[in-house]
Amino acid sequence: MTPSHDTLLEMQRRMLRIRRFDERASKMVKRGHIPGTVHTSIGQEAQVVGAAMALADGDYTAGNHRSHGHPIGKGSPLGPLMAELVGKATGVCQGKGGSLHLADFAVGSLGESGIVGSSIPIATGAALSSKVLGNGKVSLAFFGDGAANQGCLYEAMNIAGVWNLPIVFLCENNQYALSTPAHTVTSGVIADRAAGFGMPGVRVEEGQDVLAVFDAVTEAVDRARRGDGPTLVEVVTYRFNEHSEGLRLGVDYRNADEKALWLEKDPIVLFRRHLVAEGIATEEEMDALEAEVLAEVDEAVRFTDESPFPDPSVAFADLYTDPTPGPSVDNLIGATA
Ligand SMILES: Cc1ncc(C[n+]2csc(CCOP(=O)(O)OP(=O)(O)O)c2C)c(N)n1
Repeated sequence: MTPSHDTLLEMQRRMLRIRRFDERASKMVKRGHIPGTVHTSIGQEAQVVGAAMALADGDYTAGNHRSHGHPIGKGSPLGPLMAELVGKATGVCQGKGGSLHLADFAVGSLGESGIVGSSIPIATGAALSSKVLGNGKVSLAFFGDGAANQGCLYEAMNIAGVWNLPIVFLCENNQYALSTPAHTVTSGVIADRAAGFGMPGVRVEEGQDVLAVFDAVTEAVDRARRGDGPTLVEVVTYRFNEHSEGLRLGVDYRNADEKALWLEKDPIVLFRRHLVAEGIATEEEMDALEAEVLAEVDEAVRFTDESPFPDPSVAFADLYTDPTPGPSVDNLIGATA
């Protein structure tokens, strides 16, 4: 299905939001305005937005340490996300999550975590809940090429296959796990591993092309929603910045020619060119969009600056959810006796 004119422009808007948000976060962490560190998705925006926009509003995502972009791709406003990075009470997690533990339930973002691979069982559990509740929601787990070598992916793919769960396993193959090149630790092709679990495996070579990612993930999401089960989608992409902002490893594990080649394939530049060439937008409209997004980021920072830090008394609030209403344990015991 060809996306509508508005959807195409929205794709560019969301890619720009991720880029400008992460650029600002990078500056803020280096100036000490954000505690800890941040991991940017700069360079990977086509993969993030193509996947996120293939989902419906109520669908679930689970992310990793590089996950500011995932809720932005699903449509989160920038202010509460930026406030979360700084630890302000107006943040999406009331300032208690920070950059590594963002969650925005309003857009189905179940959260991210620094534990590599942990998005996978979380999204699989969410897919199981959708199946049990019959609510038609699809889950998508974002994880890197490094995480693809964690055993939990194969446990999750196995059970998702057996139970026919509505899930998409989305490997963001940016070709490096920190400083480890994927080809030195990854045997074969990640997408091919799907065959072992009886599910389709798709490799998107043109991962800098938002439409290529959108098409592949849309097909996987449709399949999941129809009740036909899981898909593994591997997207080939590249991160332009260091693993995390300000990280200095002392060795350059990435070849300068390789980097230059990938910088040529900047997904935002490529898509802008496409939109103009196809007559979907003019250069002036594209400039105006860029200015709008920059203003949104400025506004998010202003909102953050003017927000208070949380009161220490809320530290232990929201740790547990209310028990799910359902049959009591006594009734269950009675039923089997
Ligand atoms: C279980 C676990 N093992 C190791 C680490 C240390 N670590 C943090 S990020 C990272 C690399 C992850 O690479 P990848 O999954 O490819 O994601 P990317 O950073 O490329 O997006 C590692 C090994 C961790 N945080 N958690």
